[in-house]
Amino acid sequence: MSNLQFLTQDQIDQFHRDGYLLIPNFLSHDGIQEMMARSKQLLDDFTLEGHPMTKFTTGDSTEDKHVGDDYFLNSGDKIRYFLEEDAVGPDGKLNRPKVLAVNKIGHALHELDPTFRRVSLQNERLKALAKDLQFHKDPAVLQSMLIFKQPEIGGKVGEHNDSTFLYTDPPTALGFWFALEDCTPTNGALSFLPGSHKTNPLKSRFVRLPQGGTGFEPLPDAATEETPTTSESNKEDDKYIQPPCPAGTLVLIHGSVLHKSEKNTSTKTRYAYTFHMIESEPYAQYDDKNWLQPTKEMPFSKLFAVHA
Ligand SMILES: O=C(O)CCC(=O)C(=O)O
Repeated sequence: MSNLQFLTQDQIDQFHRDGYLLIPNFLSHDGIQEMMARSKQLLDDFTLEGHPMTKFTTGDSTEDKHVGDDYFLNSGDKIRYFLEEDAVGPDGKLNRPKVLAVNKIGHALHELDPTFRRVSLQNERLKALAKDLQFHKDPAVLQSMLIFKQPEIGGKVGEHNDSTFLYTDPPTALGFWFALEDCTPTNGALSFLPGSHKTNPLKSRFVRLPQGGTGFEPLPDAATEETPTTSESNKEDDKYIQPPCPAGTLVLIHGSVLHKSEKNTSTKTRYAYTFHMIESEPYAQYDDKNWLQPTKEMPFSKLFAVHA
């Protein structure tokens, strides 16, 4: 007899086959309303006073650099605001209202904000799901973000996998991504390269550079579940799938699956909340070159502990 409490075996098989899984209606209508209201409150609370005007850039070309200033590097245990590139004019000032200028808020909402703590650490349904999935023996939660994809400027997130950014040995990152609004082809819905977690080795990792800032360091050994026979042809855009993703959907994202989202060209926002889990020691080692580091005051919280 099955001991599953939340997922079906079909869902678990689908996750392992494709490297992602959508769970529609994971959030209730009231849950979505609460998270949307809190997101808007956080944007209203944002003040530019003392803000270094840090923009969120993903650096997917050689000219563009990934964000890596101190405001970003020290945000792992704080609630900080990162701006859209196109929201800052040549004069260095915002060219639109602040609530329409923030790309994301991160990276300790799951620890510090009561609404997002409830969804992330105090969520019995989520714990049941994680137990069913058995992706980790002792999952730890880190790196929460509200991603807004602002109307007409919400920047694209280029093809990547999450274990590049939250590197453990062996790779164990797992993303939990919650749609707070309907995602559409024009407002920047997520798309995935199904099965790429098995065929595409992690090629590099995102590190704090010794001289300051961040960069990508090549990985000597490619870690995959299967032999990478088709990785190059897999990268063709036409093999990407953009699954329908209405508000309330939870998307599970394997740390090695390639995924991306396009620029928001619509007049509507696309709010999403996301956080990640990794395996804890001794089952995996979290790397001290990673951009996000636990602190003495805020170590990574274990999902299965009791959280007040
Ligand atoms: O929300 C998005 O558009 C991108 C999110 C993503 O790629 C991630 O969380 O890894």
